[in-house]
Amino acid sequence: MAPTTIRTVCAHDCPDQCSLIATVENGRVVRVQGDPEHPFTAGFACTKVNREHELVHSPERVKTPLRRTGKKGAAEFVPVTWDAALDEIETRWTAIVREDGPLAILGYAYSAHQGVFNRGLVLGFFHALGASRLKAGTVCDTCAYDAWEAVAGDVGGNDPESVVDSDLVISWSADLHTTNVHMWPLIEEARRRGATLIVIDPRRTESAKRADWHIPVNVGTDAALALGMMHVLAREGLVDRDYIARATLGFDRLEREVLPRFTPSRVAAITGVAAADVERLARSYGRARAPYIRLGQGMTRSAQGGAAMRAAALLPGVVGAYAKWGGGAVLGTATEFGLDLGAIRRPSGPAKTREVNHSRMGDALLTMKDPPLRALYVAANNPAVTCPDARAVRRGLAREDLFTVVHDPFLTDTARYADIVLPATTYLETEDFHRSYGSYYMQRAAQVVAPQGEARSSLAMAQELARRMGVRDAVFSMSMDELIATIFRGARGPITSVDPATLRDHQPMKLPLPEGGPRWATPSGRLEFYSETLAAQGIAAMPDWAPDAMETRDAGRWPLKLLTAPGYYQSHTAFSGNVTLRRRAGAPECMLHPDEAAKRGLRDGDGVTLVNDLGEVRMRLRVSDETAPGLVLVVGQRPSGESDDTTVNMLCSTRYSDIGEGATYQSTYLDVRR
Ligand SMILES: Nc1nc2c(c(=O)[nH]1)N[C@H]1C(S)=C(S)[C@@H](COP(=O)(O)OP(=O)(O)OC[C@H]3O[C@@H](n4cnc5c(=O)[nH]c(N)nc54)[C@H](O)[C@@H]3O)O[C@H]1N2
Ligand SMILES: Nc1nc2c(c(=O)[nH]1)N[C@H]1C(S)=C(S)[C@@H](COP(=O)(O)OP(=O)(O)OC[C@H]3O[C@@H](n4cnc5c(=O)[nH]c(N)nc54)[C@H](O)[C@@H]3O)O[C@H]1N2
Ligand code: SF4
Ligand SMILES: [Mo]
Repeated sequence: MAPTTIRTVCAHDCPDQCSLIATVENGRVVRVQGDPEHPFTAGFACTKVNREHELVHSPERVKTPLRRTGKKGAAEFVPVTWDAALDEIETRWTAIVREDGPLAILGYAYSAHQGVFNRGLVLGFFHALGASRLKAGTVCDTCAYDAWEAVAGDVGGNDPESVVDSDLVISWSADLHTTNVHMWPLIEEARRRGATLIVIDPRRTESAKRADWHIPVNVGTDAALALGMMHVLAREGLVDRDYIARATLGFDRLEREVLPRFTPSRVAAITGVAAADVERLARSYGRARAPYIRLGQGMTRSAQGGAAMRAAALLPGVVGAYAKWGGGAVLGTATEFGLDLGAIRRPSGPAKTREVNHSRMGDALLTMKDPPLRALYVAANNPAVTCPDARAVRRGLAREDLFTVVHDPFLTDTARYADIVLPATTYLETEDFHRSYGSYYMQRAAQVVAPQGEARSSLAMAQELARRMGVRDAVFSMSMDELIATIFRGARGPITSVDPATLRDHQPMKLPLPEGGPRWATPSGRLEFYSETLAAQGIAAMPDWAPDAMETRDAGRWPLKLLTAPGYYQSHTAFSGNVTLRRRAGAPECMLHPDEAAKRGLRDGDGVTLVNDLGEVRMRLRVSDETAPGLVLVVGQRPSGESDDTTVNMLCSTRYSDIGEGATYQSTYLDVRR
C-alpha cells in the first residue's frame, strides 16, 4: 500500500505539544515529523520523537495482558487473555470494596499521555468509584503552580510567542534547549532583533552555553537573587510606580520589611553571584523595554522552591512588564483554556476523598490505615523510578497482600511488581483532544495506527472498568465528539467563542487571548506581593530567604548537594523502550567538578557509589566543570536495570517544599565514593 500521512498531536509530557505529521506504510509508522503549519511546532519534532516509530514498534512492548507467577519485583509472568485479566480485576476489586470500602483502592493515570481524555477519564472513573485519590504532580509541578497561583491566581502567563518582541529574555531555571525546544527558535528570532538572553541555572546547560550571559546561582537561593534585584530596582528608581499602584498589592510592605535585607553584598554571599553582577542584572532588567522571563520548574523542586518561584514571578510586576507585549513571564498556559475538565474528572462520586501525596506513595502503601490500601492501579507513571524515596515505593509495591495492576506499553520497574500487567497503547494508537501547557494552542489528535498487539488505550480502559464496576456516568460511553462537546459546554473565558466542531479537521487552533497580558485572578484581583491566602495557611505572606535548618544540618553531615536535570534523549523513563535513544543517552552517570573528583582521587569513567542516609546508588563518573564544586549532577531518572538495580531517587527524601507539598530532589545531600 502507498504511504499515507496523518496529522496528529504529540502526547508526551512536554510543554511544546507539537502537531505531528506521521507517515504510515502497511499499518506501521515509518516516520514522524513536525507540522510546518503549526506556528509553534514550526516544522520540526525533537530528537526523541523523530524516532517515534522505534518506540511504537519496539520489540520490548508488552503485547498481551500478563499475570504474575513469581515473587513481586522478579518480573515473572505468564500471558493471559484480556477476559481473564479483567475478570480477576473485577472480582478482586469487588471483594475489596465490599470488605473495606472503595477507599482501600488507589487508582490513577498520570501525565505520560497528555490527552485530556486518556488521562481524565481514568481519573474520573476512580473518582466516581469513590476510591482514594492521588494528589498527583507533587513529584513535578505543584510547588511551582501553587506559588504562581499565590502571586497571580489561576491564570496563564504571557504568550510565549510574544517573546520575539522582547529585548531581554531570562530563562530562569529551565534548560529550554532540552525541555522546551520550540521556544528556542523564537528566542533566537528575538536575539536577531537585538534581544539579550540570560540563563540563570547552577548548571552550564546547553541553553546556558548558547546564552549571552550565564549566571550560575547556588541551588535553592533564587528567592534571594530575585529579591536582591528588586532591592536594586527600588534603589535606582527603576520601579514602575504607576503599574504597582494600578495592578498590584503589597509592594510597599515588601519594600519596607523585606527588600532592605537583600543588599547586593548579602545576596552575593547567599547566591554565589557577585554583587556587581546582581547590580548589573537588575539594571539590565529595569532598563529593558519589554523583559520576558521563562520560569522553569527546576528551582521549585527544593525546600525553598515556592519562595523562589514567587519572587521570580513578581519581578515583572515591579517594572510593569506584565502589561507589555513581549514582556512579562510564563510558567504555564494550560489553565487559561478554561475547559470544564471537572465534567470528566469528577463526573460523580464524593465531593471530598482521601488523598495520597504522589511523592509519598511508598509511605502510603506501607502505613495507611482505616482502611489500608489493598489495591493499586497505575497508568502512565513509573513511580518505582521517578518518585522520591524510590526504595520505599518498592517496599510498598513488594507487599504480597497488595493487588497491583499496571497499565503501560512497557514492562517498567513498576510493572515488575504488578499482579496484572495490561498492555497500553502509545499515543499514536489513540485519538484525543489536547491543550498545551507551554503555548496557547489546542488540537484534536487522530489515531495513526491500530493498537499494537493486544494493547488498549487508557480511555478504553476507563470505559471498560466503569462498565464492569457498575459506574454509570454518561461520560464513560461517549464518543470523542460528545466528550469534547462536554468539556466545552461548561467552559469559561475566551474559549467560549470557539465552536468545538471546527476542531474536527485536526488542525491546531490558537486560543483567542485577550490583549494586555494576564488578568490577575487572586482574591484581591491584583498581582500579590503580599498574600493573605498564604498567611492563612501558615506560609510567609511575602517571599523571603533564610537558611533552611534541615539543609544546614544535612550539609554538616554530607559534603555534596544533588542537582538533577532532565535528559536530552529522555523524558524521565518514557523513551527507555527506544534502543537508539537509550544508547545515545549512554550509561547512567553523575558529574562532579574536577576539584571534587581530585579530592576523592576519582577519575573520569570510574564506577562510583553515591551515598547518604537513605542508601547507595551506583553510576559512572564524569568529571566536568559544568557545575561548581559542591554539587553532584545527575541527568535524568533511569530504569534501575541500567544501573545495578539502583536509581537516583533512592537518595531523595519525601520532604515537602515550602508551598504545594512538592518534592525536594534538590535538597538532597550526599557523598560520592569509589
Ligand atoms: N530525581 C528526579 N526525579 C524526578 C524529576 C527530577 O527532575 N529529578 N522530575 C519529576 C517529574 S517533572 C515528573 S513529571 C515525573 C515523571 O514521572 P513518570 O510519570 O513516572 O514518568 P515516566 O518515566 O515518563 O513514566 C511514564 C510511564 O508511562 C508510560 N506511558 C507512556 N505513554 C502511555 C500511555 O499512553 N498510556 C499508559 N498507560 N502509559 C503510558 C511510559 O511507558 C512510562 O512507563 O518524574 C519526577 N521525578
Ligand atoms: N528532553 C526532556 N524534555 C522534558 C522532560 C525530560 O525529562 N526530558 N521532562 C518534561 C517534564 S515532565 C517537565 S515537568 C518539564 C520541566 O521543564 P522546565 O520547567 O523547563 O524545568 P526543568 O527542565 O525541570 O528545570 C531544570 C533546570 O533547572 C535547573 N535548576 C535546578 N535547581 C535549580 C535552582 O535551585 N535554581 C535555578 N536557577 N535552577 C535550578 C537545573 O539545572 C536544570 O537545568 O520538562 C518536560 N520536557
Ligand atoms: S518537543 Fe515535546 S511535544 Fe514536540 S515532539 Fe518532542 S516531546 Fe513531543
Ligand atoms: Mo514533570
